[in-house]
Amino acid sequence: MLQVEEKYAALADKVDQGGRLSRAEALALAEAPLSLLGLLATHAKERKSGKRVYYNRNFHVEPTNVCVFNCRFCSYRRPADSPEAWDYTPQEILAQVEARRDSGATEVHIVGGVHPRHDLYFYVELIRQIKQRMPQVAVKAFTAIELAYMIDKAGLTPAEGLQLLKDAGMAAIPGGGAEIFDETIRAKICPEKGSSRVWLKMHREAHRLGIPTNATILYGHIEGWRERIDHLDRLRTLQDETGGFNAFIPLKYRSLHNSMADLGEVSIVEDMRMAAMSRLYLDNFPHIKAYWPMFGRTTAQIALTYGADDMDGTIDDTTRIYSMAGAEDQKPSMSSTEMQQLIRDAGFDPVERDTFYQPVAQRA
Ligand code: V47
Repeated sequence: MLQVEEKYAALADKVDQGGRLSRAEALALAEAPLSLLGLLATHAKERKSGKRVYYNRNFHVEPTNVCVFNCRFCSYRRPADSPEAWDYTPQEILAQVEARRDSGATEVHIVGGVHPRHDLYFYVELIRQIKQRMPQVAVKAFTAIELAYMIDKAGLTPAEGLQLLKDAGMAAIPGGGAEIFDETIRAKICPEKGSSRVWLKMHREAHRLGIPTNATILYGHIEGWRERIDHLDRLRTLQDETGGFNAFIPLKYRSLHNSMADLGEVSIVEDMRMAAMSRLYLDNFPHIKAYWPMFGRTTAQIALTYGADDMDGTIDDTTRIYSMAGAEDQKPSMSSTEMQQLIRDAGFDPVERDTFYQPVAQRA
């Protein structure tokens, strides 16, 4: 058996029996040997999902990379007059959707820049049109920051705006825009962006209306473990209150072509530490996602032995957020068969899920 260093023995025992970590305990545990974190996180993962690792068949719609905000870590945004800016018309977006009508996808993930002109009603109509063409897909759409901007501009309360979107067919909300909740660090990396308070409020409202959501953290830049644990703690508290989160996605800062590029990137060892600490601290989150377009395939596979139980989806080369920031896969796309093989090779049982983590019956 693994020899556990004296100073981590009591903590390891507590977590392994399902005890809840305090902030101070988490700060101490974050420095433990990686092998110990891997074992503890694997045990915690197996208590939640056994040997299962989930994935879905999905694609993204990214309507625009024009954005009213200018986050320092973003490699994706372009000014409206740049030759590299895009701003698809509804017809162009619907053609992208129609091209995937028979793909077997069960989810479309819509995310993009916060465009100064597109308003709430533009997006309500877009969702309605997408659902008309692909009634079988669940629309997982818009970060809390995009939502706050469009709903605010329409003069509605968050509950009113979210209800309109839900009635049009928005079934879930992705986890983006959370970045880092610590106000001092947030002011340095994304000063114009909606606040942590706004992000948390939008997710709380969504949960009240029965809309499940995800959560993210952007780590590996100028934050430290104190801010990471603070971020996890704010999420754990909200989840205690609402129970509306499905998955947590630790997003590693990728450094190509953005104004924080001189920071470089943290190591894969640090990524595994972050995955494991996420699994251990967020004891009330059902799933931890290893988002392969951001990590790369092999690192995502390894993260499955550091607490992650979800690989996200097949993607079909429809997202540019990470390829533009320097990720390995410049055209992220995986077949179901490849995805299942990756999961099996890592020692787990692949399960195709829908947006709500219900298993999807395998077609022959
Ligand atoms: O909020 C932007 C991040 C997020 C960079 O909910 C960057 O299932 C690293 O939230 N390096 C958007 N990260 C993507 C997102 C997401 C992705 C996959 C699944 C889900 C889900 C949500 O991407 C942004 C920001 O935190 N991001 N630029 C960068 N250079």
